This record gives sequence, structure tokens and C-alpha cells, in this order.
Amino acid sequence: MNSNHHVYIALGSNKGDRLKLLQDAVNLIFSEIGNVNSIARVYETPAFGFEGGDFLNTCILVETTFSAEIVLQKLQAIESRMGRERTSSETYQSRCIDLDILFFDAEIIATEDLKVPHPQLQHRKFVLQPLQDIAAKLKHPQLQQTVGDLLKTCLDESSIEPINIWLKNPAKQYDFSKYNYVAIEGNIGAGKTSLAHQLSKDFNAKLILERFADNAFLPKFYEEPLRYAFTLEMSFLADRYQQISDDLSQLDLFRDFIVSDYDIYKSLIFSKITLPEDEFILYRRLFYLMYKDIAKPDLYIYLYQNTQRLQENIKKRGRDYEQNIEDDYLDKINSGYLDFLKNQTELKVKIIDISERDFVNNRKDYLWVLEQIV
Ligand code: PH2
Ligand code: MG
Ligand code: MG
Repeated sequence: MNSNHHVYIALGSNKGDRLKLLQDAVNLIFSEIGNVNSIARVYETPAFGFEGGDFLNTCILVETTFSAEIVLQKLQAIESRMGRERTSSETYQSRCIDLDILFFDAEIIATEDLKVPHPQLQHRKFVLQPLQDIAAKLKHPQLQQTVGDLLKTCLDESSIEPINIWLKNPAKQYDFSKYNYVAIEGNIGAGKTSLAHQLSKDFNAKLILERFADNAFLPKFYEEPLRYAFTLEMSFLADRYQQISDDLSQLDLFRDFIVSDYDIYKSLIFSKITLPEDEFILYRRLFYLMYKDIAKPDLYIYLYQNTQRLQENIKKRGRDYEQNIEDDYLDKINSGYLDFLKNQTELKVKIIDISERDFVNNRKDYLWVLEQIV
């Protein structure tokens, strides 16, 4: 899984349609760098250190998989795209947009192009004031003081007033508020868990992950399918049933919805493939006893991935017992899912073909997947 960095970015504009420019910059940062976790109020404040029109300033917290150097490159590319011209002059110039890295995790960076934490931040109220809105308790890794304390002792006496218009979080365009429980499904290696993780993080959902790792029968099953199939399917069913009924009944006031990386119906889809017919019929009777009184997702997402890429993903994650899965088995599972989806009428289903996409490593693809979902 990609490790995430937390980067605080200062935004400023004193030329053009300043508020719109700030919003455009936030939108571009969201599409190209990462999810925007917090947005401070917008403040109006006189140009500091040079003669120019008043600024609008704010700060945001962004979660990103990119390094500080790449984030800097991307911010500069956004500045240029938005019409920022850089002159070689030593003094400050009015600018339609300025995007500065303030903090990058607790890293201390001092290269030619990049200084983090921003070396001037403690002297500037137009940075500290908005930063305090979203990170009052954050500690400066060199000065060892919190943002709140730095603001109290800052000698900058410029006036600074919040305006009464707020920037919008671009993630709000993806409206999950209509869902209580979203299940992500797909073949082995399709990316269910990765997508469920990402959604839960970006949209404040409670995450329910299949506990396959605890299933002692799974490696045995891959060794000796006939001997262990029924036991395996029963243990999966018992586990899934218990987990869904426990987790869904525990209301979590701080989460907006629930996302899981499986739906319990997969038990029936897999067992139809793994069990001999007479055992399957017995299994199905038990399954429906449980299925009838368990909560169903109000959105069921099926991630379709082609067999070759499933195999690549299975190799990449390297679980020993999965390494000999045959194409034919994956094809059967896919058909099992598609049959189920074709015939069922109760669930709201979205089938998303991700065979040309890489939503784990490519943010554009991730945002594309989000668009398919909502
Ligand atoms: N940025 C500067 C210099 N002066 N003054 C205000 N009020 N706001 C800014 O963002 C700002 C500034 C250099 O980047
Ligand atoms: Mg600046
Ligand atoms: Mg700058």
C-alpha cells in the first residue's frame, strides 16, 4: 500500500479574480496531488514586503503519495498553468496565484529548490493565521513550537480579516451521502481492498475488510481443493455473517457510511465453483437461512479486471498459496459473479471495467473510478 504524506500548502493571490483563483488552485491540487483533508478560512491582508494589491490567503492540508520534490514540481506546474509568470527580479511581484509548501510531514528539507518547513512562515501572519484554523497544535519540527504559539509571538502587525466566503472541498462533487453501506466486489486480485481502503480514507467511511488472513483452511484448500472446499466455504460464511452482523449493528457516529471489500453473496458464488453439486445444494440451504436476515449493501460495486492483470496483481502481492491459481479458475469466478449480477434485482449494482486503469498508482484513474460510482 502506498504510504501517505501530509503536506500543508499556503495559497495566495493578489491579482485577478482572487477568490476564483484560489478555488481553481484547490481543485487542481485535488485532481493532481491528493485529497484535501482541511481548508482554512480565506483572509484578506495587505501585501507583505512589497507594494501591491491586497492578498487573499489561505492554507490547506493535502494527503498525497508523492514526495516533497514531486509535490513542488506539481505546484509549480499548476502555478504556470494558471498564468503565473516568474520574473528574475529580486523583489516580490503581484501574482495571480502562489502555492508554497509549508510543512511536509515532519521532514526538514534544505535543497537549492526546496526549503521545508517554509523558512519564513513564523514571520508571516498571512500564513500563521489560516494555518492556525486547521493546525493550531501542529509542532514546527525545527522551532519546536506549535502553530498557535508561533502566531501568538509573531511580530507581524499587518491587519488580517477573514472573508465570509469559504472555499469548497472538491471531494464534495462525489456525493456518497446517499449511501449507508457500499460493498466493493470483484475477482481475486481485482483491487477490492485497495479501493475500499482509499474510499474509507477519503470519504470518512468505516472500513470492513474480509479476514481471509485468519482463515486456516484457505492454504489447505489450495493444496487439496476437494478435501477442504466445504470446510473452507462454511468457515468463510460463518466469518462473513458474523462480521457483517457485528460491524453493521455498531453504529459509528463519527463515520459517514460503511465500506466493505466484499459482499456476503460471494460465498455462494465461490461455493458453486468449488463444491460438488450435492454439497453445494446443502450449502445453499444454509446460506439462504443466513442471507435472508442480514443487511444488504445499498450500493454493490463490481470491479471487472481482465484475467491477465488479475494474475499480475496476484503475483505482485505474493501470497504463497495464491501463486498457482489457474486462469480457468479466475474465469469461472468472473462468470459466476456476472451470472449473479445479471439475475439479481434487489441490489443497486455498478459494474466498473478497470482493465485499462490503474487507480492505485494513477490519481486520474482513481478519480475516474469515483465518477463511475456516484
Ligand atoms: N506572499 C509573498 C509576499 N507577500 N503578502 C501577503 N499578504 N500574502 C502573500 O501571500 C504574500 C505576501 C511572497 O510569496
Ligand atoms: Mg510565497
Ligand atoms: Mg511561492
